[in-house]
Amino acid sequence: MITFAIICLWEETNMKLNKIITRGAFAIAAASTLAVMPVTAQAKDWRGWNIHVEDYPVSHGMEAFMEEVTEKTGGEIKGKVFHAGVLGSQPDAIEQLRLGIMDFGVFSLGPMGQAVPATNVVSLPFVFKSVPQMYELMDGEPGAALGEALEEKGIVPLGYYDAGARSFYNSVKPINTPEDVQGMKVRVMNNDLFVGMIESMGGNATPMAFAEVYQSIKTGVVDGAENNPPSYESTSHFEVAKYYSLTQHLIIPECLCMSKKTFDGLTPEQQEIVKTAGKNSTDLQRKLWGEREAASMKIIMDGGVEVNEIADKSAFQEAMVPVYEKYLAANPEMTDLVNLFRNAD
Ligand code: BDP
Repeated sequence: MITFAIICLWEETNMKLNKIITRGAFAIAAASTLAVMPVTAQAKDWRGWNIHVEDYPVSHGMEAFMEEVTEKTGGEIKGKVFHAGVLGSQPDAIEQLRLGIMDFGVFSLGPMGQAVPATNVVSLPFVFKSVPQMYELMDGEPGAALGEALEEKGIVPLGYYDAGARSFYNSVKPINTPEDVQGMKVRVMNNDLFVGMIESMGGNATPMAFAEVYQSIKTGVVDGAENNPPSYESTSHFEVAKYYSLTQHLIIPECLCMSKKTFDGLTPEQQEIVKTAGKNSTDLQRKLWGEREAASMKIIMDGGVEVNEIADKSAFQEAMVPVYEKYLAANPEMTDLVNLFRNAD
């Protein structure tokens, strides 16, 4: 944490210094050349938030996005992607994005649900039937409805990245039935829905930042967590939680998002460039995701993890019924949206 704080402080100080130097240079340049030369607009300098390590499909997608925007705007827009969560936690970064302090980022719609409640629909367990169906729905009308909800909260979605399906892992035993979760201490992402999900199987849920999970499993603060293969592998969680049970209970897309404040400050031409770059980076990320999932599974298996498939997931689906009931009772206005996703073919 201290290292993170120092890095953040260093970045802030650097940015302030840069601004002072740039402003000073501009003032001198303007004073001496105003009569002879047109003053060129100052290049925009974006900050991009990313929770993942540099070598990760999300990270490559974000870098490609920034590169394309810089190239196609002829350098009018520049920026830097800050990987590994050095710019702070996901919930904080979402708030900063809304305020325009952060310009863009890739966010899981899981934690997004606390800021933009409509996106909770995709955090309901088993709401998508498969990853291909998730693509289809997110790229179609249901995804557009979520897009409007995001915009109302100051966030412009540029594309939905793939984050596969999340499954449970722990250091105690394989999970084959919902009863196996009874009494287990399971870390979840920051969203009340996930707490309800674990409790519906009789487990104890602990919402916790992504960065703290490794140590918490290692020291027994929690027994396990749940995630997709690339995150389970890239964080080394597989080294401390040797049972990976393929429940695939959550398929949560991730959003390449921009701050509406930043987006609204662009010219129409720049906005088009940004949208196209967003689409291209989404295509790239989805392609890279498939490759990384296979590579991660291999690393996990080679690392001695006991992986168990769950061919019939109906017991888990039934255990999740109370999650839907509780959610819809508390948020009746979400019924149509939930049905739009849940009843899709
Ligand atoms: C990963 C998501 C990331 C989440 C993380 C988590 O890509 O956005 O923060 O899971 O579990 O799969 O916190």
